[in-house]
Amino acid sequence: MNNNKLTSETDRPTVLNRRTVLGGLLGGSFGVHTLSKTTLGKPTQQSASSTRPADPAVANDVRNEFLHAWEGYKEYAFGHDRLKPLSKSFDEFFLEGESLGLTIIESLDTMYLMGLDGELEIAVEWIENHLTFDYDQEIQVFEATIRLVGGLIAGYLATDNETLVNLATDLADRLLPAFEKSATGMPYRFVNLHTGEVSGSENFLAEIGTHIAEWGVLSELVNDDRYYNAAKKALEAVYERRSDLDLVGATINVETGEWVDPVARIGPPVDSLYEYLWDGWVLFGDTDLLRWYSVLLDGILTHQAERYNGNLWFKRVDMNSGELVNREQSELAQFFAGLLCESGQPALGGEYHDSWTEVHELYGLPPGHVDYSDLSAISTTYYLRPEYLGPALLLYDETGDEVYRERAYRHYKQMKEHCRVSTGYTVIDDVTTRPMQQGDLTMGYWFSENMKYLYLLFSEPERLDRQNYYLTTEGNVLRGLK
Ligand code: DMJ
Repeated sequence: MNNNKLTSETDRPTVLNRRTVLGGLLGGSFGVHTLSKTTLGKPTQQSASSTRPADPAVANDVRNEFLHAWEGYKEYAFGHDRLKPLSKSFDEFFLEGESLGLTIIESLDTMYLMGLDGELEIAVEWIENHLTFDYDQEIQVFEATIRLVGGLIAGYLATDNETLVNLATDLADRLLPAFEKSATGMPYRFVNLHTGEVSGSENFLAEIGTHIAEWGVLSELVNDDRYYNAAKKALEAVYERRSDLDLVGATINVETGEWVDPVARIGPPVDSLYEYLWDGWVLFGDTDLLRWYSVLLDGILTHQAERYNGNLWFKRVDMNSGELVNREQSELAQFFAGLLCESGQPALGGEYHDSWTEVHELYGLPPGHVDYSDLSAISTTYYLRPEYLGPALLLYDETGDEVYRERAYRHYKQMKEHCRVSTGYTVIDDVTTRPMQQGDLTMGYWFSENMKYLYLLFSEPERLDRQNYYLTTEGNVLRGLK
């Protein structure tokens, strides 16, 4: 824990006036009817991205660093889920003693965008020859969806290799009992890949509500709406259990529908549920999703958003009373800057990115959690997370403001300075020490997210339709590959 006091504690927090904030941006009171896909969805990225200059030197450096870590993975961990670059070994993320080739699957579409065709061939060959999901073990449903189903679909869209979409379908079929055996439609947390037995009746909102992008695109690809319907039903079940303040908590019992943790927060374990309500609307044009997103966002802006010491933050409150619980903010909550930007509020998104930029400037790399009343670190880890870079890409695409590319580049340099080792990139256990204390792991999402966002910020890849693309919460490209 670091207790740096950065800002005057005499500054009183002021609750944002939702109507004032949004009135200026949306030209009127905020509500379902003010949102429209054409004015507020991802298509608004088009103008900025089509005119911006690439920076081939940085793009090439990013590609080389991706390769640097991939080479480490190939040498010390190939075929296993994740590289442990310091001990030159590996671990398995999903199953005990069995690999699902996580890093390989996470890398597929990034390699394609970077034109690393030889490496992509090696990756696909491993999948064709080794990957199976028929294990008599439980798997975490949410992680399997965003990392494996999403990664395989993106890989299929990149390569046209049907084995990849067949494996995605096979896995989704093994995950489906988690939804189908639930009385409420909200999935159990775990399912046995072989028997379909379920467990984990207390589930987190992100794990319940982050499926519709992957499962919806799968439904389109294989012409089977079971996947889309299951994902949507889960989202609806959460929405129906919102409080009178239009807030949701963090954990719910999927059998009884009772709230287990009623504390509303924008970060984990809720975060990507909000993202997928919006994304589901953008991807599939489903107006139910747009309505649910709008109502819940309205609740957040009314009861959680506040300016504290001049910066925009989102406090944790009781979903029923709206009373303050604390001012902790997870590093993962940075994603909300991108979501605000995408859903029609780039100014608010930019402000929230500004708030986090202060944290980056203070520590070099962001600590896992901060208390935003004084920016002290509640946890000191940096797990190679991409939640600052993703919004930088969205905000840059939307506004064309170079500041976001500069911020992303500064973050990249910090990551290189503190996380780069001879065998790849590794996590940080303590960002407050100098040198920063390193851990021993390369996260799969680093290959799928960090390096892709950086590459897209600084390149003009021939293989992506920059006018119309979609990245999942795990950075997998499900629209726009060419
Ligand atoms: C990724 O697995 C996804 O972005 C997920 O939604 C939450 N964040 C991690 C990376 O930090």
